[in-house]
Amino acid sequence: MPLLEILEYPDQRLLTVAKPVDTVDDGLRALIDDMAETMYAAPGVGLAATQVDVHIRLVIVDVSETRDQLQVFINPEIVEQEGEQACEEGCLSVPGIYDTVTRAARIRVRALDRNGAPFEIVAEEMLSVCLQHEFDHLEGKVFVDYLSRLKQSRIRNRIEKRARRR
Ligand code: GNR
Ligand code: NI
Repeated sequence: MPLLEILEYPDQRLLTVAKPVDTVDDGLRALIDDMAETMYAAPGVGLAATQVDVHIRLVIVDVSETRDQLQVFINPEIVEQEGEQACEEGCLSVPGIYDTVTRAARIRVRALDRNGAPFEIVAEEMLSVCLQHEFDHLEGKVFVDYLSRLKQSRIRNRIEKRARRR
């Protein structure tokens, strides 16, 4: 199966707000499989459909060390959150840029799995960080949006310089 192309900041398509999935069918499962292959190849710990230019509410993550614990979240909702944690984040759509973002420490998430069945999980630590990062993509948001204006303009400059060298 082909690897999907990952959109890179500041691509305007990353600003798109994703639409809810209305049917979980084989076509959607084929997209999930292609996204998983793309995420593992990158390599990344998560991928939102937004990043591959498909604007539906679908996210995959795998925070396991063994890279064999894929988790699929369709139409995810954070139904509870508490506490705060700061984590150094990166993003496949903002390659080579890392900075600290403060998010909720513990979240309860409701979503559909790859068979369309509803489930709920409580996430902490890396899974919590990663899910919040992915859910932001569905809202057209990337982690650099949390940084100061100065840091954002430095990041834009670095990306422009890099693009000129290519
Ligand atoms: O691979 C990724 N690593 C990561 C590290 C810290 C916080 C969030 C992430 S998600 C990122 C993959 C990605 O860009 N998903 O949207
Ligand atoms: Ni990302």
